[in-house]
Amino acid sequence: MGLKLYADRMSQPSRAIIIFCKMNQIDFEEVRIDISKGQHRTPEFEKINPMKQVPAIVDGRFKLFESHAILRYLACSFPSVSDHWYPNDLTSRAKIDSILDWHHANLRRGAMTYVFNSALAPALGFSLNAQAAEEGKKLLSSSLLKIKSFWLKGNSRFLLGNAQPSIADLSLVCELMQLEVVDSEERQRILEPHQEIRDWIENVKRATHPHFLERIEPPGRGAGGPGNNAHMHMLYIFNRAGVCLLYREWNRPLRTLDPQQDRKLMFGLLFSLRSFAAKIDPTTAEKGNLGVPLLPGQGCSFYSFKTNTYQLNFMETPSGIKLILITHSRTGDQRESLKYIYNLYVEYVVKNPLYVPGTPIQCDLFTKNLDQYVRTLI
Ligand SMILES: N[C@@H](CCC(=O)N[C@@H](CS)C(=O)NCC(=O)O)C(=O)O
Repeated sequence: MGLKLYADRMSQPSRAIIIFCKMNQIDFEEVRIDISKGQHRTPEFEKINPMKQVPAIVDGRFKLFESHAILRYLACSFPSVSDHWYPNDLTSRAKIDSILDWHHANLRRGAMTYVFNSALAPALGFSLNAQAAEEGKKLLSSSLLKIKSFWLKGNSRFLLGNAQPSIADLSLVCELMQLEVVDSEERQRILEPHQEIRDWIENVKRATHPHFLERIEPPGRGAGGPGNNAHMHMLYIFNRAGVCLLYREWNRPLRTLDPQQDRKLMFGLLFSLRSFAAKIDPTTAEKGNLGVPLLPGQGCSFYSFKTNTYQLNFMETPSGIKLILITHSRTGDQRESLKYIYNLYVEYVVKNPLYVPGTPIQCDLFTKNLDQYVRTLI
């Protein structure tokens, strides 16, 4: 049995291992563990990594977790790996280890705390936390300053004044790529004072071209492939009283109805479909009368239907908020995307003290994040 890598490309240490294997012609099978779907917590994966985290590898009968340990193991066991990644020379090696050990409690902790609490949390079912994000940002910024003044002294191309990258360069730069998910102006503000860091990131990207994995994949996207919103048409959000709180479109080739009529038809269609779908449910005797509104969660529901030209994806929350995402007929299951959008709605609309419940959503931060997310969907 060859090398198996259990990874999620949203995870920075997972990406470091994938890039490393590709750079060094190490054959491996990538097994996708989708963190946003909780696949790292399944009993099968727990047998691979009892810590329930990615990345992890299985090489024959040997199992290993912790990305730095994996990088060292791969560097030492595959003869195709060039020496500069993890040199044979003991003191050079020890210096690299010292950066890797420092990384976990400093750069990684700072970047992760900041990115999670300022952007990623809703996708994983948590709330954003401005105070934690601020603390993370402070640690991130002080770590950048240390990297610049200790290991990139004299504006060297790679850490420790090396002319070629080591596994430390790879691990740290992959971590910094996580900043791609935060607001671009904010990211610029963080990196702006550190020209040496920006040059170093570019050097690592160039040295690992074409295998560098820059793109972060929020839930809803398959592995690989460029972001593309041509398949996303429209989004409606209705409250339980049928008020359209939001209508947004990205790629709507034809506009045949007037907007008010369009929204009324959409709400009527959902109302009828919900009612009909529950009425013909062969698994339950509790049926209510047609035309009598079903309470959220009452009766069975549908989550999508397809015509030959589009797909309607539907989600209703226990509080009666209805989200409808219209996509191209060839898009896959969008339930995770709808959950993600709902979490954005909670974070940026419901928790916004200026928002008056039941009124149309006029919140720039919400629409900006929504558009950014939709751009990543395929
Ligand atoms: N120190 C570990 C960190 C692994 C880690 O934090 N993995 C994250 C993804 S980046 C994970 O699996 N998170 C899921 C969880 O902890 O529940 C390593 O370098 O491999």
